[in-house]
Amino acid sequence: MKIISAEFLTGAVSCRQYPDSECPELAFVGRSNVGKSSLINSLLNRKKLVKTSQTPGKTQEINFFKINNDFIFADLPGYGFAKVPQSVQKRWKKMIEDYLLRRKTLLAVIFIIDLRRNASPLDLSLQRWLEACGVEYLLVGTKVDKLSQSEISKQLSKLNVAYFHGSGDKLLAYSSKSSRGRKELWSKIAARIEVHRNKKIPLRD
Ligand SMILES: Nc1nc2c(ncn2[C@@H]2O[C@H](COP(=O)(O)OP(=O)(O)OP(=O)(O)O)[C@@H](O)[C@H]2O)c(=O)[nH]1
Ligand SMILES: [Mg+2]
Repeated sequence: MKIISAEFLTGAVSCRQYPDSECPELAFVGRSNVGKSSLINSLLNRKKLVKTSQTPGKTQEINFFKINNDFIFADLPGYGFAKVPQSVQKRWKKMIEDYLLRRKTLLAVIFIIDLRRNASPLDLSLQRWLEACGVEYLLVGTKVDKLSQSEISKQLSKLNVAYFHGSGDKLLAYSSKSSRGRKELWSKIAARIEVHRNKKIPLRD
């Protein structure tokens, strides 16, 4: 995908603040600190368009970015960060759920996990939830630059069993440091947008 433009639109903490748009939207979702914001920068070849941090809990609202004046990336806060107070965790959970349930232009979720970790109950419950709500998702395992090739293969097969019962190779290995997986992820995203455009189907009822 050739990136011609990428601009920050707005940040939102409630549905009323979402940008008014008809463009198909992809949302980046996952646990705190897995590298959601870094993944967006890496896909767009921008170092600092989206703010990232070593400290979990960096993204505290939903940030919307318009790409090529054609589609939107939404960077969501992470879940599962034990150090934020319960009340804030609850608020973020509601922010994420409201978005996933109510954003009419949501085309698919880029569901991000840390490839070094085992499947966590929170991630598995998000997966069940996405499937129950009929939200399409692409599972991406990040930070693979921190693993050897044999560790990557081992984790890929283990996590494919955990998330997909081993059926097909659905989990994509990614590194925002080295850009490994960038081409494959873009081709999946572009294909998804293309299918939507060709079928000319509304995004959601
Ligand atoms: N080595 C390596 N580090 C990464 C990668 N992706 C992200 N990081 C690092 O992981 C930390 C968290 O990255 P963020 O992109 O801020 O993560 P996030 O999921 O947006 O975090 P929250 O917004 O707090 O939920 C930062 O220190 C990044 O530099 C990667 O692919 N490889
Ligand atoms: Mg973030």
